[in-house]
Amino acid sequence: MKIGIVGMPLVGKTTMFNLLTGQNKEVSAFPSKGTKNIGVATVYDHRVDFLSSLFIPKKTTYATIEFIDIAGISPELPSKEKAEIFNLIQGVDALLFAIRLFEDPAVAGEKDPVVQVENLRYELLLRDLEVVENRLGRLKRSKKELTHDELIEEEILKKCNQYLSDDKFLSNFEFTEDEIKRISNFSFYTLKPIIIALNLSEEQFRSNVFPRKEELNQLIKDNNMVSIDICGKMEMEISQLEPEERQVFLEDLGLKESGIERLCRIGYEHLGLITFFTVVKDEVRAWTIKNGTHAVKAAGKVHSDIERGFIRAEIARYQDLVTLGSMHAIKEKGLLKIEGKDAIIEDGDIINFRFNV
Ligand SMILES: Nc1nc2c(ncn2[C@@H]2O[C@H](COP(=O)(O)OP(=O)(O)OP(=O)(O)O)[C@@H](O)[C@H]2O)c(=O)[nH]1
Ligand SMILES: [Mg+2]
Repeated sequence: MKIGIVGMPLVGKTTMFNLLTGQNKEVSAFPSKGTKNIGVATVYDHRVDFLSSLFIPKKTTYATIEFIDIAGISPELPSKEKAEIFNLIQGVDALLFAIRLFEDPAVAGEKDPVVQVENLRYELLLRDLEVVENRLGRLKRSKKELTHDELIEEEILKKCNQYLSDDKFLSNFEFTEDEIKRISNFSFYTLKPIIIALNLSEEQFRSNVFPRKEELNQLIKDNNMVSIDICGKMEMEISQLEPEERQVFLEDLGLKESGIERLCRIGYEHLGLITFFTVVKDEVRAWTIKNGTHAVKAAGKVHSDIERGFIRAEIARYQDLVTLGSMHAIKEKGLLKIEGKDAIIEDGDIINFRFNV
């Protein structure tokens, strides 16, 4: 699972990256250029802790999310430079829009949050439109006769071209599974789920009052986005404290959870993600998959050999384990499900894959 952090210059992208991943990359009041920070955040899950306390494995592995922090996108940049910045996050699964609300005369940059969201929307549209037009142009100029697949691709791209030219995100439209497959290698930005991170000052965060709040919320809703409030500077500092100290400072901000915990809670739902667990070879481990994933594909997440040699999945429900206290008791009660390749995995399933290679 990869998320790209995008935003206009000096809105607090790297600050957010640091607070989400616990890293300490340089933040500054001067626009960065050519940045690409990559970091991994741990998805804390109390269910993993419970499994770990029950099975006492040698190793406990939480799910992770990879974040990529890039330079700011501003309308004035030459399109070649914008393309270079966007290329750094090609292939991410979702975008985190960093939107600045905090005011600081010492830090230049766009302050109006609505303008920032509109700007980013526009840049994504432009990006995708350029990709579509390039590919259509190439197909049109092709000296050879187009293959059957190319003709289908051309039809889909023409449709995309129309949507994008009408100022509409591709995510607003229904594509068939086949169409999605055929355009997946373009990695269109306007097809990706978007989470808005509002970077508030401490005062705005505490009071929950900030400029253009109503319009901003409407814009977020209209565009099928979700948002999370972040107190960037402060939370970054908290994330760099010793774990024992963090809680005290978070609570002082009125928070029960860290930035990454809040983001995961909202993000998993918005992105349609769920978690399953494995308990094997002395390791308790959490895995993230899309809601609706079949057992055999979930197996592939663990290892391609398991997908290839899939025989069956033995599935216990997390809640049953909590209630009954052991796998043995689950079996005794007949609650261990034996499922084939096409079974749909549910959130909290504890899976033992049987396979043969
Ligand atoms: N007052 C205040 N300053 C902040 C906050 N978040 C970030 N800053 C400051 O804003 C400046 C830019 O922060 P960065 O995190 O580097 O912003 P960025 O979006 O990564 O900037 P570029 O990569 O240059 O586009 C730094 O001086 C930060 O300390 C905040 O919540 N409050
Ligand atoms: Mg930065």
